[in-house]
Order: sequence, then structure tokens, then C-alpha cells
Amino acid sequence: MISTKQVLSDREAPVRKVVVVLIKPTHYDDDGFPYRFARGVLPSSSMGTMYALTRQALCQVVPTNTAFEIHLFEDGIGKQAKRLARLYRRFPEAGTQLIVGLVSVQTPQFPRACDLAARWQARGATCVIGGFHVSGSIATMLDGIADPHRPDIPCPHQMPADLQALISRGVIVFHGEAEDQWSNVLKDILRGSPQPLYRGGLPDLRHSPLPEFPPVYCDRSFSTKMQAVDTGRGCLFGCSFCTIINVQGRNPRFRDPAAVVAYVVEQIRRDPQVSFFFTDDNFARNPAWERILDGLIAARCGARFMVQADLACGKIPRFLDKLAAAGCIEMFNGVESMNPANLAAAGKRQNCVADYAALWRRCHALGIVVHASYIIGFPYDTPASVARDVEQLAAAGADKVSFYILTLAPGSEDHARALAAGQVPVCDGNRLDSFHAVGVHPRMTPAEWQSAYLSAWRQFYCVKHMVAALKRHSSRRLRLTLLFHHLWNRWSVFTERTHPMIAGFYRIRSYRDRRPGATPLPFWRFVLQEVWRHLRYVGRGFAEFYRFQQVALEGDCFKTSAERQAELAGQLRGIRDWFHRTFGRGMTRRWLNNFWLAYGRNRWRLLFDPRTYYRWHLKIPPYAIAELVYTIRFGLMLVRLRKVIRT
Ligand code: B12
Ligand code: SF4
Repeated sequence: MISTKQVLSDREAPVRKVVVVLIKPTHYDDDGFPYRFARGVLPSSSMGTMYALTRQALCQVVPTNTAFEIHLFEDGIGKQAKRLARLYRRFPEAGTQLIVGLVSVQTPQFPRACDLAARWQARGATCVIGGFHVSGSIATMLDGIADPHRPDIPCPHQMPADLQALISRGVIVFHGEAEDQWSNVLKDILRGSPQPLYRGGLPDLRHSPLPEFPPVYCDRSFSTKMQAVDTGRGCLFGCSFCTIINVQGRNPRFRDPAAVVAYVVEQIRRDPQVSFFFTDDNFARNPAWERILDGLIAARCGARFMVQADLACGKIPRFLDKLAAAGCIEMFNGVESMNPANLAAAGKRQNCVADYAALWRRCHALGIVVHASYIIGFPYDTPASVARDVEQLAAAGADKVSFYILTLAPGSEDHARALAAGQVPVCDGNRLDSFHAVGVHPRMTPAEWQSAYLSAWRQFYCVKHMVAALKRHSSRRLRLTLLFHHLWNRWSVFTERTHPMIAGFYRIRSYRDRRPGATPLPFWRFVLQEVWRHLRYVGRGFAEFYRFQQVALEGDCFKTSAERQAELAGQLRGIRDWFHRTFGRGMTRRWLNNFWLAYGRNRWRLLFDPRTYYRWHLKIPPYAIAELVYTIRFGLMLVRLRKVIRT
């Protein structure tokens, strides 16, 4: 335990070193454990940006005779959380001024960020919090939205209570973007006279630094070599559930296109396997899109990237062709709903459902994977309408769909209106993570709403739709990538029971790190839960592996399999056929999967009524041998394809 006296005396020592710790908080699961994984998926562009800005600012504001250190940590990644805990124990440190930045805190992460701030304050740190929760809440609850196209958005003009509580605890609240103001905040902290609230506003991005990632941050912490970077911010549309327009504005601002191209080329020179995610919410409406794409085409750097764009982007002359020529492999489209009445209610007027199929066919022809987002919980949604929409999405040509639950996020027009009407559900932000049904829906109970969401994932990621999506693409590399994404989505939702955009690889739970105030959990119960969780991993691992094999084989991911599929269709027809299927040139899993499913359906009857069901048991050995042979053959195929898989 550190005493207050010690913290104070360490603070009073002359400052010889400044340590800035940037932390991206995670959020808590329903049992109060932080969502934390052995490996994450993507390095955070917000962390990269804040690192670059902090390095630049400290060079300006720290006196020359004072050293400085910057540390970056993802609270949601096991290895980094351990390093963070080690660093935490180092403080208070005599002669060191400690500043902790809680970075890119979204609404679900806000409770965790508050807990982290309290812990670090106890070690003598000055804490600053920024990100979408703070900026969105202040925009709609304190400042109010002045937008002639969206008049009469109500605003109480009061500092939101959760932020006021933080300020009164001495945490500095940062509203807006850090580019122009962060150095002033650091200067004030070093002088010992920080303000409680800073406003970064909407800076001109043309010459602001691009993200930088120190090697120690990326070191074996992420499973992909994808770098997230924004080439612009803001969106010109006006969807009522969206926070982005109220935080980043409706006049898109953009980075210098030449700087973006030079950045991409430099990153590829350093590591040819790197790919990019341009995180702009609407790349198609970045006024500099054409200059960026032309630059990438001219650079011939072999860039591969994904973008987000609206569903009317196909109407922009040259956009799709140039996108593909520059190396786009995936486009994320905000479909949100297939029901025009829902789209009208959400103010999403740019989406025309009848045009989706044609746009997506063009994407497929250009070798771009179509990733759609679909939100469940609009006023006209019912479980049946959602199921119909999912079929429609698959038929229109969506290769991947990310499903979300409609969430009243602070900072959105919907939230502001609900607040004025006294209809904001009582819930802490932790559950506003877009995969928990929170609040009241006019046509679904909370349980129906949650189950419509889970059913949508199950329905879209069935073997039939996954195979159809793979077959739309002529490039085998793209088919394999898509296959892994499908597998990833299934694993995150059904095994990790979270959202693919939050999940990482292999969940880690620590008994000691729980949300303050969570229901007490005896240690023996925790151990039992952990044992069950790992047994589940094994069971689900097998199930997904066999499903994965079937999709890979039927989706023509391997050269030899396609032409033999038809031959091996139907049920097993005797010993010769078994040899042919097990050791022959072609492979298909349908007959094996059908057998195991039928076997599983008999459940306990197979044990308790062996006389009637003995035939089933007799059938097991040939199927089991075939299974073993398939596993080996499939493993060898993957080894042969390891280069493609690695990229
Ligand atoms: C890319 C992205 C993702 C990527 C992240 C990729 C990556 N690792 O970088 C992925 C797909 C993983 C993702 C996931 C999710 N996302 Co997201 N995401 C975005 C998106 C489109 C861009 C984020 C970004 O990189 N911005 C660029 C950086 C530089 O901006 P920034 O983070 O805002 O930081 C600036 C300021 O906020 C400020 N600032 C931030 N932190 C700090 C700290 C200090 C100390 C200071 C001084 C300043 C400061 O200065 C920064 C520089 O200007 C935003 C929308 C948007 N336009 O920002 C949504 C957004 C942030 N996501 C959102 C959501 C809801 C989620 C998910 C919960 C969705 C889900 N169910 O899975 C998850 C949560 C994941 C997680 N644990 O963080 C919401 C948040 C809403 C809210 N009110 O909190 C947003 C706003 C989108 C929306 N629809 O409204 N997301
Ligand atoms: S198109 Fe996307 S980013 Fe733009 S306002 Fe609508 S939801 Fe927000």
C-alpha cells in the first residue's frame, strides 16, 4: 500500500523525469471481468496517433535537462496488461512527474477508464481522459448541436453527471481532437496548473502527424499486420443513431494525400506483408479520395487495404474502379437495415435497398470483398423481419456481415432526444457495447431482441451462405482470407460470446482483476468456471474445425477439390466408395458432417437402447478413420498454403 504522505513527498521532489503512460481501456463482461485476450487483432490507430502527438509535444514542452518516457498499453491484451501492472508498481518514483492518458475511451469503456484513473491517481498520477464518450456527451448534453439540417435537437446544456464526477475527482477531461491542444495540456500539467476541461475542437488535419507505433507496443500483441489509419474525419450524412457527426463534424476534413501515400509506401517498405485499414467513416466522401488512390496506383507499392464507404458510393464516377486498382480488398458498407421504413426513421436517406445488389456485384467483379453492417433494434424490426433481412443480405451478395444491437450512444441525436423525453434506460455505459439489448423496443421483448441478434449471426454464418460468399470470388487468396474472417466471426460470437470487433485470441480472466462492486465470486467457483470454459474451447474447437473444413472444401479453396465435389455427393455407398472418399483425390465433408449430426441427434438413446441403435455404433469406425485421414490431409493442405494464410 502506498501512503498519501509518500505520494505527496515524491510529488514535491524536483522533477527530473516526465513519464507519460497512454492506456486504451477495455470494458467489463457481465461477470465483472475485463475483456482481455492473449492477442488482439488490430493495433489501435488512436494509440498510434496519440503516441505521435505525445512525442512531438514532449519534445516541445519538457525542459532540455529533463528526461521523458512514453509508454503505450492496451488494457485488453494479456501481455500488455502484465507490463502495465509492472509499471504501476514502479510509482510513485522520486523526481518523476507521472501523467496517465486514457485514450479513445468509448462509452462501454468509460466505467473501466474511471476505475483505472482512480488506481493511477492513488500512485500520484495526473490523469487525462479523451475519446468518443467524453466528446459525444459534451457535444450533445453541454454544447448542443447547431445544425440547420437537423433542427430542434434538444440539449440540457449541463455537464453530464458522469463527467462532472470525474472532474470533481481531479481527472482532466479532454473534449474533441488532440492535434492542436495536447501540447498545451501537457505544458499546463508540468507547470502545475492544469484546467479541469480542455477543448481540442476540430483541427485541420492536413499537416498533423500520422500514427506511429513503437515496436514494443506491437511486439507479438496483435495477430494481424494491418495498420489502422484515418485519412480524413467527419461525414456529411445525418443518421440519427450516429455519434460521429456530432463529434467530428459534418464537413469532412482530410490529411494531406501525398503524406498518406508516402506513409503507406514507407510502411510497406519496412514490412511488405503489412496491410491497411483506412478508418474514415466514409472514405468515399473524403474530398481527397481520388488523389490518395491515384497516388497509390502511381506508387505501384502493392498496397492492400480496406475502407468504409456509404452505399451510394457506386454513383461517384471512377470511385470503385480506382479503389480496386489501388489495392482495396474489402469495403465496409453501413447497410443498417433492409427495411426502408427503418432507414427513414434513422435519417439514413442515402441508402437505397434496391441498389445494393448491383453495387456489390461490381465490387465482386473488381475483387473487393463486401462487408455489411446491420443493426438490430430499429422501430420496425421483429425477430421474423430480421430473419428475412438476413436472407436478403445473403442473396444480394454481402460476403460478410457484422451485426450490432441498436444502442443509444451518448453523443447521438437519438440519445439527445431520448434524454429530453426521459426515456434513457438506467444502465451504466459498460453494457452500451452494441451487443447487449438495453432499453425498451416497441415490438420485441429484451430477450427476443437479444436472441434476434444471436440468430442473425447464426443464420448468416451457416455453411450455405459462407460457401456462396467464397464462390463469388475468383482469387483463391481472397477466398481463403474470407474463410478465416468467417471463422473468426463465428468464434468470437459463439465461443468467446463477444463481438468480433472486441474479441482477440484466447480469453484471459484473472481472479484478482474484477470490477469494483461485482458480485463476490468464491475462488473454487472461479476455478470450476475456468475448467468448464476450457472444456468448451476444446469442444467448440473441434466443431468449428470440421465446419471450417467443409466450407474450405466446398468453397473451392483448394485446387484439387472442386472438380471432385459432385462425384462424392450423397451418402456413403459401400466399402469401395469409402476408400474413394477417404483416400481419393477429391475430398468433401458433407457426408461426414451429416453422419456426425445424425449420430449426435440420437443422444442418450444410443447409450440406453443399444439393441435398437447398435448399427450406429458399428458405423463409427469407418467414419472415425475417414475423419482422422481427413484431418491429416487437411493439415497438409494448410501447410502447403501457409504463405497465403500468413498474409
Ligand atoms: C476504426 C474504428 C474501430 C476499429 C478500431 C481499429 C483500431 N484498432 O484502430 C474496430 C473495428 C476494432 C472498432 C471496434 C469498436 N468500435 Co469503433 N470505431 C472506429 C472508428 C471508425 C475510427 C476510430 C479511430 O481510429 N479514429 C481516429 C482516432 C485518431 O480518433 P479518436 O480515437 O477519436 O482520438 C482522437 C480524439 O478522440 C482525442 N483523444 C482520444 N483519446 C484521447 C486521450 C487523451 C489523453 C487526449 C488528450 C485526447 C484523446 O484525440 C484523438 C486524436 O485526435 C470510430 C469512428 C470515428 N470516426 O472515430 C468508431 C467508434 C469509435 N467505434 C465505436 C464502437 C461502438 C465500437 C465497438 C464497441 C463496436 C463493437 N460492438 O464491437 C468496438 C469497441 C472496440 C474497442 N475495444 O475499442 C463507436 C463509439 C461510440 C461511443 N459513443 O463510444 C464509434 C464512434 C463509431 C460509432 N458508430 O459511433 N472500432
Ligand atoms: S453514413 Fe455512417 S458515419 Fe455518416 S452519419 Fe451515417 S452512420 Fe454516421
